[in-house]
Order: sequence, then structure tokens, then C-alpha cells
Amino acid sequence: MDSEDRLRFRFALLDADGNGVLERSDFETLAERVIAASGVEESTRKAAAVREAHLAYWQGLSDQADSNNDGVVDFDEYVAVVHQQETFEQYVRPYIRALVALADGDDDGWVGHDAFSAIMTAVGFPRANSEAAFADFRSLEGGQLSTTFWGHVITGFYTGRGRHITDQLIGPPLK
Ligand SMILES: [Ca+2]
Ligand SMILES: [Ca+2]
Ligand SMILES: [Ca+2]
Repeated sequence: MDSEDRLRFRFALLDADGNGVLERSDFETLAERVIAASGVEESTRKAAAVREAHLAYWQGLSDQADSNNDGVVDFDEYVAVVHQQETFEQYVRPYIRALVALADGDDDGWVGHDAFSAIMTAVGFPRANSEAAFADFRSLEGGQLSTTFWGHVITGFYTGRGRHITDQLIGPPLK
């Protein structure tokens, strides 16, 4: 898979309604989808943190990327900013942190297979790929994955550094 395919996949994950552009409603939809998949109550602090993180992601992305000011971010606008490190620190990292916290129901720093695959599937990764990736993680302890390591995996996906795991999660290129 070349880097254009990876970028297209990442863009497609964020384009929740599949209309070819990123907009605020995509991020609202994504937030509700992962909250529902986690089984966490809608009214909890963690659910609120996930909604906030998704909206901050949208706000940061649109401020930075929507260069023609039409209120949506198209693929070319996305590609123009996606590799900037400040992008990542400003709104992708808090988003990752909120997602991982949502999955770690008891806050012990570990997540099991079911919580992992529920969230990854809700984010948009093919379920079979997430399950295969989980089974391959070398850092499992007692069948659980550390949230720190999971954070690294998602970070690798968004920064393009974790190429092997990214390809495993994505699977065959999108057609
Ligand atoms: Ca969209
Ligand atoms: Ca635009
Ligand atoms: Ca846990």
C-alpha cells in the first residue's frame, strides 16, 4: 500500500457519511458511534470527553485545512496539512487519549480484546483486521493490551510511522 492509499483510507475513516468531504457532522457522527460501541453511558464524563475531542479535532482541522473557507475539508486540503507535527499535537493526540480512555472502563491502563475491537470497528477499521492485529501484539499481558501501547499504535497510524501495523489494520487498499 503506498502513502496515497493510506491517506485516502485515513480520510475515508473521518468522512463518516461518505460524501467525499469532511465536515462537522462527520465528527459528531464518529463520536456517537464510538460512544455507542463502548457501552459507556451517554451522560458520563468519558462520553463528554470523547464528544469534545472529536469537535476539537474538527475545529483544529478546519481552522488549519479549510483554505477556501467553504466550511468543509476536501481531500486535497486534508493532504496539505496532515503531516504537520503541530496538527498532531494540537488535536489528534487528545482525540486518541479520549478514545483509549473510553475503552478502558476501569481505568487500570489495560484493555481486553472485545473493548479494543469494538472501538476500532466503530472508528472504521475492518473488524477482522483489528482482531488479527490484537492477536499479534507482543505486549499483551494476561490477554490485555496496555493503553499506552494502543496509543502508540494509533499514533503510528496517524503519523505514518507505524507502517506495518497500519497496513495490518487497513488491509487491502480501498477500491
Ligand atoms: Ca462527510
Ligand atoms: Ca474547503
Ligand atoms: Ca481496563
